[in-house]
Amino acid sequence: GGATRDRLRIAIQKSGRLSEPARALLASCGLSWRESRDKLFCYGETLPVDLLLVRDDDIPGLLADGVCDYGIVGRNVLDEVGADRALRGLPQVSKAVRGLGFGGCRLDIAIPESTEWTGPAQLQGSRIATSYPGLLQQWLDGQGVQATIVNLSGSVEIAPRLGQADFICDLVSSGATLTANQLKPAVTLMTSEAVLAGPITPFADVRGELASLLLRRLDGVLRLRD
Ligand code: PRT
Ligand code: ZN
Repeated sequence: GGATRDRLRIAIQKSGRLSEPARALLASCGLSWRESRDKLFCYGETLPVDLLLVRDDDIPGLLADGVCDYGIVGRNVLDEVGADRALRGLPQVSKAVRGLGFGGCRLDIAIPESTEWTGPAQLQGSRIATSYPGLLQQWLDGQGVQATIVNLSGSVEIAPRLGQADFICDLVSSGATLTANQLKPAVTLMTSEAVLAGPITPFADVRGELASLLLRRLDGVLRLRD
């Protein structure tokens, strides 16, 4: 990636928990857009800052490939890609530049309600279902625990009832989904929120000045929200 451009491109979630708050935050930084007919690309009018509307899971890859300069994504999604790269010995390509104060949740290991939690050693030899295999593997390694990770892209919380796994590792906010599936939180691997993800190395063209303008405005807005 890294082609020279004279406009900044920010990837945000097209539809989901982070899309409205992300657009609202960027709008309060003084940005406005003209939407394309397919609503996948929003052309910046007040500043040369465009939006790309995508699946949240695609944002780290768009940053890595240099297709987008920044992205608004859950720290959980960004760090999962980072954990996967680290486990495969690959260098990091993007980082969280700012925490944005919305989309808060935790990545928890949850266990059946009827099971008593005695600590990480209890996970030894078990099967744990998750959509976050990289973060889970890193955490298990740190605990010195060996377990089988069952990688599921969705419906993780029903895996124990289906006999697919003993435990799960999933995002939790209110905890209602765990309760509905007769599970309870046991241990938190990370807390998450939406972050502005950006490049590790600075821009070599006019995007550098646009980026510092955007970050200055963003810091002003975030300070007012505190
Ligand atoms: O379509 P696309 O792939 O873009 O969207 P998505 O369905 O993958 O993502 P989306 O919109 O569900 O979530 C986007 C981001 O919101 C996540 O990556 C998190 O950073 C953040 N977030 C905050 C959450 C939650 N809270 C949350 N509660 N993401 C998912 N959940 C799930 C949780 O796992 C549970 O299954 O919502 C369910 C309800 O949670 P409880 O605990 O309130 O019952
Ligand atoms: Zn997604």
